[in-house]
Amino acid sequence: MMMKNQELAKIFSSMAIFLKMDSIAFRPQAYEKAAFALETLNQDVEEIYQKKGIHGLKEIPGVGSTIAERIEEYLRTDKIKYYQELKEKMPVNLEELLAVEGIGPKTVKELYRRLKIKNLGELEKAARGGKIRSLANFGEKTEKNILQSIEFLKRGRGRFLLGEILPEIEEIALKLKELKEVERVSLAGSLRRRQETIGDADILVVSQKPQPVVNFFVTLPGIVKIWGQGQTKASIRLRRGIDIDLRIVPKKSYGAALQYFTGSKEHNIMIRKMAMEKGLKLNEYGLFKGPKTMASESEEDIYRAIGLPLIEPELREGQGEIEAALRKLPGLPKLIEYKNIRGDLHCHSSWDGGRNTILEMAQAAQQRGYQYLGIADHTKFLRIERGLDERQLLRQRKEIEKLNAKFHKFRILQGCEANILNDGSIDIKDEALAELDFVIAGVHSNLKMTKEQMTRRLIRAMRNPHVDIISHPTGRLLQRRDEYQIDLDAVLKVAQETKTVLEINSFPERLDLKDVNIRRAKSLGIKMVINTDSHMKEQMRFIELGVAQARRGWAEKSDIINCWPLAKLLTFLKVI
Ligand code: DGT
Ligand code: CA
Ligand code: CA
Repeated sequence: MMMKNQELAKIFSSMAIFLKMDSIAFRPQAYEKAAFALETLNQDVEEIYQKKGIHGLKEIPGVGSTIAERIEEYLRTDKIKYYQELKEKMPVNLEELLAVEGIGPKTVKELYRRLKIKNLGELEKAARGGKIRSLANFGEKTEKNILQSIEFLKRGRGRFLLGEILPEIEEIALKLKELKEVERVSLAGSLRRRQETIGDADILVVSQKPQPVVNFFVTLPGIVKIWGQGQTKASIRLRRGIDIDLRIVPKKSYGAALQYFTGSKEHNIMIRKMAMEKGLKLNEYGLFKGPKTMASESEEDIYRAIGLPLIEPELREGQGEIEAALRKLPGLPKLIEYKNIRGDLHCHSSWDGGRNTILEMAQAAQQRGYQYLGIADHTKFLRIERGLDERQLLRQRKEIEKLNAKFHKFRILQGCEANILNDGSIDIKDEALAELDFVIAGVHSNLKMTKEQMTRRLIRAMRNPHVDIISHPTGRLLQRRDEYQIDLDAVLKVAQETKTVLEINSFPERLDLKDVNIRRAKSLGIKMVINTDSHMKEQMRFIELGVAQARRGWAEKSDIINCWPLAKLLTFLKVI
């Protein structure tokens, strides 16, 4: 299981941080590099050392002779003296403290030296006691931010962003699927419901021979702990800290098990109650009437036998989906599907410092089967993001026109992601906005206004006739930052009136609008757009996270403007 690789990687990255505290040049990078090398190494470092000694260690890319000696020391004595010394000098819980937004290695050192703060608990106590503000360079505002961030950490402890872990778990599901003993694999739990954060991953497998599947599962690479393993289930922890529960069931109870383990708990309680009222009993093995099995093999059969249509996993939150399923009108929504997306209207290019050129982004969009791509680079107020001014936008337009002339059945639309300034005005002149195919406006500065000010700011921006879309409308960052203070009802009302489109930003930590707000917007007939906000072409895959959030918000294809064909979109945006 290559335990030593992981242990060493962790030690080296801590050492890098200790060294950074002392502003030692170069050395931290060497340890960081070694940590990364060990974390991704696909051979057991212990085995390398046994076979080839210290020379073998030096052959690992990213490992120099000093590091090789430290590895050797660890493998032989189970400790590294230099690391012990560094820890003794600064006996703090790095992982905990560095997770607080705004706290880096230097701050950790300062807090320890001045206030003897060693862990999150002590940090919180000091901040609550007003001790932080009295330190030089800190102040009352920092103290308040630290407390806010601690609150966030406490709330989100142990949960992971969907976008962070979905690819990794899907890969594991795929590996399981390739086993000859495995007939079917499905994600279950919050992962299948595509909740924005995940406590643990649940995987369900259909097999007649569960033992080899369990054996394979508990020896997957990257496992740091096995919580338990039985004949038909196992539970493990992966390197990044996420746990996976695996359950193996026979084909005949697949539907019942999937329904049960998909949850949510609230949804299941209601479903079970409905079953009971019909004189039926529902559990993870099936739906029963006395000794007789009424349904068990497919979810659809189970829902049908209870008198319901199949309810999509993203809706199973006990938020009115069962009531809707029982109604004739309006009934359950016909949810937007992953394949309905025809383009992405919020991508950044190398013009504002993004990784890829407009052409590269366009090619990536075409590879995804899109009909159009909206380039929406930052504008001038955001100097760090190399925001474009009016003249640059004009020059960019020429480049886009040139590219468009070469495409067949594909079009780049030129937009921008302009900044909504404090008073709600836009940082680009109206004449220049009028030249663009569409305009996104977003708040990127001064996020901590009062509710009244922030509401007024957004409303004024929406009243600008050139503004088509508001990006990440509530400004939240999952597990890091709350929404801005805004009167969302007032904002939604003006969006409805001005026909302003609200973005569903697909970035893993944004997912903004979030599900409940999507539902509110939809109920007012407000149109939305699912964008990725990609700063490099690889991020375009985040679109599935945005679609997931839209589905959780009960959105249909018709609610989402980038599900529309190009001609309809252009008419809507008033592009001739
Ligand atoms: P998570 O892991 O916190 O992100 O959320 P879930 O929903 O994945 O919860 P988890 O992993 O504890 O359990 C997976 C599913 O199994 C859950 O959604 C419903 C089902 N389940 C687990 N425990 C119970 C229970 O005590 N009662 C009922 N009805 N269902 C349960
Ligand atoms: Ca779970
Ligand atoms: Ca679980």
